[in-house]
Amino acid sequence: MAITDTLSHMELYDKIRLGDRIALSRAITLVESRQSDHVETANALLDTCMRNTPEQTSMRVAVSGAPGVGKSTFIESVSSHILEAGHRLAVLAVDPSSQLSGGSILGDKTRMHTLSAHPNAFVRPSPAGSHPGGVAERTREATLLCETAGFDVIIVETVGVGQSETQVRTMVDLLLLLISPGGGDEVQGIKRGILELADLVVVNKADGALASQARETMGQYTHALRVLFSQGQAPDVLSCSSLEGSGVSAAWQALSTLFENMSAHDLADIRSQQEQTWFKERLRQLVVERFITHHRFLSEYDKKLAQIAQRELSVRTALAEMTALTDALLSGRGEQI
Ligand SMILES: Nc1nc2c(ncn2[C@@H]2O[C@H](COP(=O)(O)OP(=O)(O)OP(=O)(O)O)[C@@H](O)[C@H]2O)c(=O)[nH]1
Ligand SMILES: [Mg+2]
Repeated sequence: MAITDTLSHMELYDKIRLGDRIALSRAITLVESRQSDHVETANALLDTCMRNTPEQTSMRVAVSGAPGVGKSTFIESVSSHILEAGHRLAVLAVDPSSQLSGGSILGDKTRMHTLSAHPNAFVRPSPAGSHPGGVAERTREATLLCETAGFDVIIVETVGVGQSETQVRTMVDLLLLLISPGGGDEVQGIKRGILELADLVVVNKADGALASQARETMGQYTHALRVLFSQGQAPDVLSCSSLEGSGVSAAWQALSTLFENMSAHDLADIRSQQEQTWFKERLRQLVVERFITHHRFLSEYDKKLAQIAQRELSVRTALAEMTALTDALLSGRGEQI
């Protein structure tokens, strides 16, 4: 697909501003593209959005949890409450595992189709073909584009099994962790670290035969969180059935209250910190990549590794010599030493 056809970034921006969903989809595809002319337009578009989209008008929430816990079903179910309240809802996915299936959020599952057909909703599967870090970065940019299009609730669905959690935490205001009834943390593949990032914990599938187990799990998590957050306020633990809809409205209420309690000042502060952290981390990666792929640096690097392995050189000396080479490369004398 010709992503921009003849559209300039300003024309695309104007269409997005008016809530044109096709333009929004195209813009997200544009920022995912690595083609150089696309990158240029994407940069200009994101800058324009950044300057003109008012801050703090949206609520950004991550819905996280182990594979199969019911994240998509929960989002579909909670979306009816969000839309009824008059919000415009965008759902984005950060799902490293879906790189294989090409985006499981829509893939074989039909649930989100109902939601994506709603005039006030927008559903976007995770971008295919890039590494997880890249997916997170693109999702961050997609959030800004959705906000420009007037979506005021952004939900990011993410599998709670690893690095994507810490990344996703830095692009949202609140993180809701879904848990299945029964089983310990290890069984659900949920790491302690992820629990620490949660603002609200909800035990899903509290229905039928699983209802009593769900109550037990709630108790266990309430206790575990109290221990974990002994110094501060532990997140609430609720339960719901995304399939039957019970408890889902209460979960949305709890999220809304948490959001309302964040003052505008706090929110602006948090978001600004998040942007700066993103910049610092990415810059560090980019600078390292630049050096690591430089032929002079690379050959010296390999040589040093071999020398360290042979015990010919201490790590200290190797580091000093690499630092000297780095300085030389930076000052344009790299080929002479
Ligand atoms: N009984 C019951 N089943 C549920 C509930 N919510 C989801 N499920 C079922 O759990 C399975 C997984 O649901 P999904 O919504 O696809 O879960 P997910 O967490 O999005 O899965 P991934 O995106 O693959 O990680 C489906 O078969 C759902 O029907 C619930 O509240 N109760
Ligand atoms: Mg899902």
